[in-house]
Amino acid sequence: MVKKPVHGNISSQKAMDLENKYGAHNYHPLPVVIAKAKGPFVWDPEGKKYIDFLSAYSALNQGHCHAKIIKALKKQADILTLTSRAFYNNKLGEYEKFVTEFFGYDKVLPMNTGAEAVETAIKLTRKWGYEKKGIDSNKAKLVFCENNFHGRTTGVISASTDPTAYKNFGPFLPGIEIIPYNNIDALEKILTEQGKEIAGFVVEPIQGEAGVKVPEDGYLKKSYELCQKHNVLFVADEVQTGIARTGKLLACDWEEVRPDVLILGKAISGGVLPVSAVLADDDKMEVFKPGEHGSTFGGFPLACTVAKAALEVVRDENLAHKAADLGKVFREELRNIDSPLIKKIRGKGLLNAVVIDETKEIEAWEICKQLKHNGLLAKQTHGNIIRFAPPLTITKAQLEDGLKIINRTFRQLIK
Ligand code: IF1
Repeated sequence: MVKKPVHGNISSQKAMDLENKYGAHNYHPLPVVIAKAKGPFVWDPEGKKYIDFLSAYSALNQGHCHAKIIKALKKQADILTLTSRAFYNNKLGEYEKFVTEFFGYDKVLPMNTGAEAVETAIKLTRKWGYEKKGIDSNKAKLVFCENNFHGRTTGVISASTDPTAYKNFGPFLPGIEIIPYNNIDALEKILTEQGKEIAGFVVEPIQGEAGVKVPEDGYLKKSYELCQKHNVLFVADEVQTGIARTGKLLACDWEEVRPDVLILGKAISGGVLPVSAVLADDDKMEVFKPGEHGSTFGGFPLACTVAKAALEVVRDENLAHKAADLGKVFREELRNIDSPLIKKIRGKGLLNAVVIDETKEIEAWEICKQLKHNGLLAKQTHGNIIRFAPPLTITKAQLEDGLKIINRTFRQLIK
């Protein structure tokens, strides 16, 4: 007799079988099925509870199904969801005022996914390069960093240095220069040599996918100053590091850098529906004229309502301070685990990662499976790095419970 699932109507095995049979195999998920979620917790169909230490790669900073955000979603869903931009509506302007004041910019261009926002920033920066900086037509260059991750669209992967991200997807966008991350000399060199044709420098304040690579103090500030010196736009991709994740509203805030172009996504909508945004002042954003860019769902009324509620949660629950305080506790207690498996711990706020000592011949994947068995969900990146990023709404007690599971897991794997 097959046991009826506790949550939903299909078992974990059935859910995985269906995905494998009918879905493209463009992911290799950890073998866990989530059927229900609330705050930092998720449950599988059989009712097993886990604490979520991935937060959908920092899209769930406000925790799963935050009451205020879901309430806003449900209310608006019954009134007006989508108008397209062919007409005005009564939600977009109000949201645009809120979000530009929230982050301190003149204008916002609303999009849906992070990659679309990065593509938007690429188009904005190039157009600014031609029309404001005077770069010769079709000669504009953009500088990106090695090991970047800015999304999966063809334009964005043109800047990728990871073969898994770009192999057999070419030909690629021209006019892209790559320099080492966290290397001011490399940025100064390319700006000195090619600055006249460079429209922008696109950078993650912390490289998430690369394994939570935190640059040295001053890197962002010096990069910004070099860009100003060479009349190059400093474009910050805060899709993953933004929205309070690193202990400040924006990771750039740690160095008091105000990006010329700010890219946001993920937690701007609290993990409820895809919302992204590009913010800039008038002298940049005005290069976009009617009909030159947009998207059917960009800034749709339902998204505006959800994003406004999600950002109010960040503000009202002081999530940046929480991330800063709990991040310190987390890294400190990770260090106390003192496992031979742990080679390095790094991060900022509640965006952290553990580098596993590969000589110990225990895969990060295996560690994540054991963590799952013990009731904590995390995912490895680039083989031997495990990212730990719980929702910022996690309590200290819940964080301690997560640390107990991490500690127990590492001890189980190597005595
Ligand atoms: C997946 C990675 C993280 C991002 C930055 C833009 C985007 C992302 C800095 C694009 C998206 C997501 C994509 C997601 C997993 C996750 C991820 F592992 F893929 F690289 F976080 F590190 N800029 N990152 O981190 O935003 O279009 O996805 O909304 O499964 O691909 P998106």
